[in-house]
Amino acid sequence: MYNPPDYYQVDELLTDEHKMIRSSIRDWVNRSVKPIIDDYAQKHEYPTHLIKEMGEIGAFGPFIPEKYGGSGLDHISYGLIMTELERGDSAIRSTASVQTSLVMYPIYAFGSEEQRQKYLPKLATGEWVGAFGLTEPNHGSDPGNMLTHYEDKGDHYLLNGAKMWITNSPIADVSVVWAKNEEGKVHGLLVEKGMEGFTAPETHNKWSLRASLTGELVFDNVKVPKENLLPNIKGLKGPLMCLNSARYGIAWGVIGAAMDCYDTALRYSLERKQFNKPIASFQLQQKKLAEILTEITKAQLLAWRLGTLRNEDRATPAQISMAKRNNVEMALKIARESRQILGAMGITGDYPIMRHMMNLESVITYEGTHDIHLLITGLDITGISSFE
Ligand code: TGC
Ligand code: FAD
Repeated sequence: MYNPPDYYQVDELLTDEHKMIRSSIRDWVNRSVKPIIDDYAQKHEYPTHLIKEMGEIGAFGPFIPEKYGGSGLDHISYGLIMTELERGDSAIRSTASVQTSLVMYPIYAFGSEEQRQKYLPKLATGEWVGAFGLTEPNHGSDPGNMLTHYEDKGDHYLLNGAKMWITNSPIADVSVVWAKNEEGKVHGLLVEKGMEGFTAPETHNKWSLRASLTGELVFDNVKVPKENLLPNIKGLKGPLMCLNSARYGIAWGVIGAAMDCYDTALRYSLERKQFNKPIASFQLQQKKLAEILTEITKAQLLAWRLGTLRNEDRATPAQISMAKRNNVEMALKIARESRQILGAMGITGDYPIMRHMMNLESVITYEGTHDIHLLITGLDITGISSFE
């Protein structure tokens, strides 16, 4: 029975509704994710059958209004959902992050009423899968230098270019693609599966996020209908606003991966005997466990406070960067330490730790690398941009 740590009684800061939502997602993860996920990760396959189930449990668009198929919940609820999903696997949380923050959010925040009606309900149920195309082969940390572009051809836009490292691109029904117009201004286009000249090949041989689909988006003279442009946003701040939401979710999500590692390591250390004693009785192992719990507790408080600020629309992008950076590094370090507590057993798929560790190597890179988030904090402190 999973027993998540709550050393500072953070639960007392949650409402009954928060706890109910968390418990229903936790049950689903125990039932549908935990029993199968190692197998899918070992086979390097994405459990596509979970997408519809995620729609059913309300994992897509929790903070999107109910009239568009969302649940109209607050941002703490969104965070708690992410924590539970990532306890299962970062790939499952990734699916929810992309669908919610990177696809439903921009369509809701920047789309026309017709676009909202057309896409959001289908994305909320998981009938349709979405992808978000910002990164390019030669432009990752600097999306402002993107090359993907479109021309106005009167009755349509003509889109050319390529995106890389795109979660769920090979199966996406709709992709939110960020591209420059003839004036060099970034806009969002909704590119649907099957449009002529559009392909989305899968990226193979990953050692990380093996239970997630990653691919490219390639545009070779794709005719995009004019009504597929997101009308209410212009400039790089469009995709960056989506990233604020996704990075916020990651700051919560990785706590779930860290808790799963801690829970596994604590149990193992109490059961495993060496020198005729449980390894938990050795000071060096106690040090590891004590430090892990301290770091999880700090991360929980950071995420919770960020959630209250976000609920009040006061969380700044720099505050979100700090939480994403801190919490992902925290989880990755905890995965490494927990893995050691299990000795050789820690490298097997019998335990979730190595899988979390490998996943977190992607999480520390995507949604802005660890370095980029530090530099965002540096800019916020000093007022001096290191990017210019
Ligand atoms: P810069 O000149 O600073 O900014 C351009 C415009 O954007 C505004 N802005 C923001 N707006 C909202 N939220 C933010 N976080 C913002 N940051 C900046 C800014 O005010 C400006 O607005 P305006 O009106 O003056 O034009 O831009 P820069 O080119 O210097 O770049 C800044 C930098 C490096 C911080 C940014 O480009 C960055 O964050 N780079 C990292 C890229 C990144 O995170 N990519 C993620 C791709 S998506 C992904 O990884 C999905 S993984 C999904 C999964 O599976 O979970
Ligand atoms: P680069 O930008 O080339 O960086 C390489 C190294 O240089 C990094 O260590 C970086 O920190 C460092 N660096 C770069 N600039 C600076 C600087 N100014 N100062 C100091 N150091 C610097 N993108 C999407 O658009 N949509 C997705 O759905 C998506 N899903 C992803 C899924 C996976 C599994 C992965 C691994 C990535 C995904 N990404 C996605 C891409 C991800 O956002 C990028 O990988 C990330 O932004 C970094 O870009 P890059 O890999 O090109 O690295």
